[in-house]
Amino acid sequence: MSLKIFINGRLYDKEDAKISVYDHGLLYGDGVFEGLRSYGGKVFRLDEHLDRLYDSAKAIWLEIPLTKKAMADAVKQTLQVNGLVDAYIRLVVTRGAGSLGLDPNRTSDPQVIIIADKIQLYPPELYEKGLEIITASTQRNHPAALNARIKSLNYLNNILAKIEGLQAGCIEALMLNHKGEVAECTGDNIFLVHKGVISTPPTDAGILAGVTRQAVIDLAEQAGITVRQVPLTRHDVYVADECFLTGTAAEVIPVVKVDQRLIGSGEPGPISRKLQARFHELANS
Ligand code: PXG
Repeated sequence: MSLKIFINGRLYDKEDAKISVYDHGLLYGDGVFEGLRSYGGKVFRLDEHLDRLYDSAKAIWLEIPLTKKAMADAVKQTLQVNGLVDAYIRLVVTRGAGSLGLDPNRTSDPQVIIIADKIQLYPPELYEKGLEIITASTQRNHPAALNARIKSLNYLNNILAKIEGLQAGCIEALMLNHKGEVAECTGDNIFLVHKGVISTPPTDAGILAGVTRQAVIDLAEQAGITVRQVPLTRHDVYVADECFLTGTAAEVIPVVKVDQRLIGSGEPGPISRKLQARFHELANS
């Protein structure tokens, strides 16, 4: 049976799920998206993802033609008709079809797309051994140009950094912000552990305010570990005892090498492991 895709209130077979080549989402990356995940049929932090989607849309003057409640129901419906329990969910809202010009006033209906599919995970052994990453020369978007808190369809900035990572044999790459501070990875937030204290860049460092990031901050604080949201440099990364990344797809994944330098002992550390386990429990609860 073909996967069913939700577009504007209707379900289409995957092969027939199409939108216009005049859509400004395609022509200009003019739209917003979310990547969510369901565990055992339950969507993890659905409200938080919807809040971010609607905030992203508001920031780009895009009115989503569905209430948040209707969107939540549509997400659940799409999961159900596809019989998916552990799934990846991609929510996309584009500006809609328009003329071949930038003017968003010439576009008609925004397109609301929901895809629910199997999730592509990092190889399982990396969760045990940890990742190696490099710093990309491509900096994160300047917040005054395109704020990274907007999860827009324009992801070229991150894709260019991802290519640099892949060319160096790494599946993730660290991006710095316009000030040269540590920002985040191409699709994951970054955390460091130093002398038992966790630090991560603040949301105004030009990063996406990750849903997993917040969940992990809460878990760490509940476990009595101090979490500081402070500007970080590459030096802080190099001298950290532990490093890990968080994201919807990655969950919590340890990093053991950055720019050829071993982090700590070169093995995933105890705090990373603990939060990995706690996150698993939370997501599957
Ligand atoms: N930073 C960036 C730039 C991201 O795109 C995260 C951090 C982590 O945020 P969450 O809310 O997921 O904890 C992301 C998330 C995909 C995909 O298929 C991308 C993300 C998440 C899931 C899937 O490209 N990015």
